Amino acid sequence: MRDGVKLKTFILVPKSARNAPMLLSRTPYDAAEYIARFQSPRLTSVVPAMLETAAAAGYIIVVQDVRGKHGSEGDYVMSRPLKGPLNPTDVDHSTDTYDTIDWLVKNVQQSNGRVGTLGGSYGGFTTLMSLVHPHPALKVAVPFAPVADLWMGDDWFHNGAFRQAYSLDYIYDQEATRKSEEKWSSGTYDEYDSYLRAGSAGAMAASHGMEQLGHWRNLSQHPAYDAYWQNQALDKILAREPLKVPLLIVCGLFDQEDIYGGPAVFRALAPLDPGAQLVHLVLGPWNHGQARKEGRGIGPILFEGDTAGWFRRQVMQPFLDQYLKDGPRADLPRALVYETGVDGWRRYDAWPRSCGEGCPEKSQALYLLPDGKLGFAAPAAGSAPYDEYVSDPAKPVPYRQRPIPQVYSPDSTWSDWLVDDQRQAATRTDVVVYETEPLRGPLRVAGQPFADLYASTSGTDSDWVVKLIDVWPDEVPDHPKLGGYQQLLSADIFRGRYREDLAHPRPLKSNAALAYRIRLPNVSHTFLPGHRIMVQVQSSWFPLYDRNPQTFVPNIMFAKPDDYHKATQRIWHAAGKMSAIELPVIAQN
Ligand code: PG9
Repeated sequence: MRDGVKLKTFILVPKSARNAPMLLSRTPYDAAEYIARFQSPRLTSVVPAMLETAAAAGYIIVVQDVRGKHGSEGDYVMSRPLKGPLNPTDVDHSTDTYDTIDWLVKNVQQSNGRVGTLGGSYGGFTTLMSLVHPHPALKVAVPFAPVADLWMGDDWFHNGAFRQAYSLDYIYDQEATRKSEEKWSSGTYDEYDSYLRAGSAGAMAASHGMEQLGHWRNLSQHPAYDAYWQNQALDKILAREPLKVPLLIVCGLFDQEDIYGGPAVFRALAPLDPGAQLVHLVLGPWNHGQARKEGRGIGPILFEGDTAGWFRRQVMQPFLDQYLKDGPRADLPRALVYETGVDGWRRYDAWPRSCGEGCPEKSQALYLLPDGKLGFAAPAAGSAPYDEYVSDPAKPVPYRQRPIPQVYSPDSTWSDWLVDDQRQAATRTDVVVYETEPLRGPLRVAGQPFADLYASTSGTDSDWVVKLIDVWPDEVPDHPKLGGYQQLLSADIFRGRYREDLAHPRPLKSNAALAYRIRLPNVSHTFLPGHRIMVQVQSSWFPLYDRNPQTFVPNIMFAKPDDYHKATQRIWHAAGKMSAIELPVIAQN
């Protein structure tokens, strides 16, 4: 690299390679392991499944440890910001990618001088970083499940609520040692217990000595969406760059880690490419890792065959070949989106297809009504104005059925949780539930839902969790276990203190019905006849998200035991305060 640091780089050259394109992946997860999927003399068997089609097509595969991890020299900085105010050095992922590509095109004799970048999650982030001042030999990029904004809705926070029981252990494993040899353990099988006993995220971090880790120090000093996070948001950074490199953004509709980043980058860049020549989006029925592996289903919910293998063979490889090998033009629409419920792929010339404003179709308000009803007609005048529940931080709502093992432990089914059955929450007294009648015909949604909530709390701070759910019929003969299953479809959390300003938290006015507009993850789904639509609202999602003390404190991560208080919460459905889901219904195909 330009500062003399050497990065460990594996270059796998097929014996027959002449004028072959190169695909570069940069990872913090041990490049040596990355290219050891299977003990085999065959290139297609050793590379990760994500690279199999490229290896089969004769590509040169290049995999590199990022600076400071595993075999690479230099210092590791978690999701290292671009050089500038947040990074006082002369190097970052953009320069390291540039220097690597420069070296490759000058030194790998069998190459045709063209390079693509590709990778998932953290590797999706490094792939996006390759687009900042790109090397001229970079001809295409495929970020899978990329991280773009760690505060807004990717790994660390969602709308200001901290994802403690995932972030702390990840940061600890990743940052404590170069080779990630030091593993997190809490000594308790059920994380619900360990985090409740710890009290706050800060107390849990301190019990593991995490004040020694730079990223935890940064993160815990920046709980709000201040300049630290705003200046690292890759959707904003890339929208300021000239668009030069064709880009295929690959995302899962049920990505439990980075559901925000890919769609956000697409939202920021698609307007810069009005002819849909350079920027494409694929939204598949996948959790965080499935687009890179096999994608037949998530938990008990099955899809049509191996959707991920199909995508890589039929969509991704032709796209790579077009730009790296002068292959035929890939037949790729602006957005290729899988529709769950009816199981099939849809081609769209715009995404979201339906939303509040500016989409081909207009969303419809689905009202939260008295008596637990949900419907497209606004509540009648004179009906009960609100529903009420008590949120008790001593008994937070589990985000999934307990026991909840640590996310990286062998028993964990963490990657399935975004399609979990919500019946375990529905019967709690601190969760309010709204439900339609069984649908008479199919109802298709495709786009960006929002929750428009009017909510009040007797406290001075509060979290609001809104979950959109597909309720299966009472009996499902071919899949008996899905009888009455409350399948999570799209959900998110909002930390109330950021209602007026994400950068400057303020106490909430107690007992005032305040308006919240909460962006929910993309949906592409048909609710089938006989199914019902359900919405659940609650004020904790524990232990994934740290508890809101419900009393305003300067930094929730360091709240003290005495700061946590019960609060009476109201969800309003009165005139002028009508809570609803802005549902991206598709009027016609
Ligand atoms: N979701 C993981 C991650 C990416 C970037 C920062 C922190 C965590 C990953 O799967 O790589």
